[in-house]
Amino acid sequence: MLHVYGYPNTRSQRVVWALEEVGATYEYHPVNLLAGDGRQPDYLALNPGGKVPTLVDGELILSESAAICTYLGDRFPSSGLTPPAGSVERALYNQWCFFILSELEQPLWTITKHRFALPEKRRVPAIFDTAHWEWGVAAHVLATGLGERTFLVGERFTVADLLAAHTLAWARAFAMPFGHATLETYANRLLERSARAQAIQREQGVVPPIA
Ligand SMILES: N[C@@H](CCC(=O)N[C@@H](CS)C(=O)NCC(=O)O)C(=O)O
Repeated sequence: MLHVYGYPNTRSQRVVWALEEVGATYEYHPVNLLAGDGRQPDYLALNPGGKVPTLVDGELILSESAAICTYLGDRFPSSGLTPPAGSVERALYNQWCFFILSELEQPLWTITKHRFALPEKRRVPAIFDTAHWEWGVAAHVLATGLGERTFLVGERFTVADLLAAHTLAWARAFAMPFGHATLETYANRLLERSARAQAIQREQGVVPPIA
């Protein structure tokens, strides 16, 4: 049995979405971040950063949303969520996943941290202007790489698309412009997938979401 630790409206949605895509049987454990569950010793033993998501699969304890989703794709190969190791597609898949985590997501995370996630005295509102600019640059790179294609890698939906779509939804929640109609179409199509709707329901059914 797979165990996922998460909280609604956070990056754990990526993992629950991937679990729904692969059709895995799993148990969802809410970590109520607002109530301080992430700082409890039991949870810190699983995730020393006190963050969600965490996946437990037997002896394996895994953190980092992209690493977990990639693990799930590899563990359920018939899902096609990850291209085979050593293939050209896998190289491109890695490129996009690393880009999404290190470039596309970072301006959003900067804004999140300096709006509310950091302790008040650590927040630097002057960073917002630069973060908005960086978002525009990264969104342009994503749009250029995607072109007129349906998916980032090859002809099928992979975890790279899942991560990109989750990040684009995050940007929408912050009213960050995509700057490219193709990205709007891409996001709309991916965010309508039934596995994502199931993931949201699964998470929101357990604890109230972060506003
Ligand atoms: N790079 C990590 C980031 C995880 C992360 O920052 N999660 C946030 C929620 S989206 C969290 O748990 N924050 C609680 C905290 O920092 O105390 C990933 O992608 O899994």
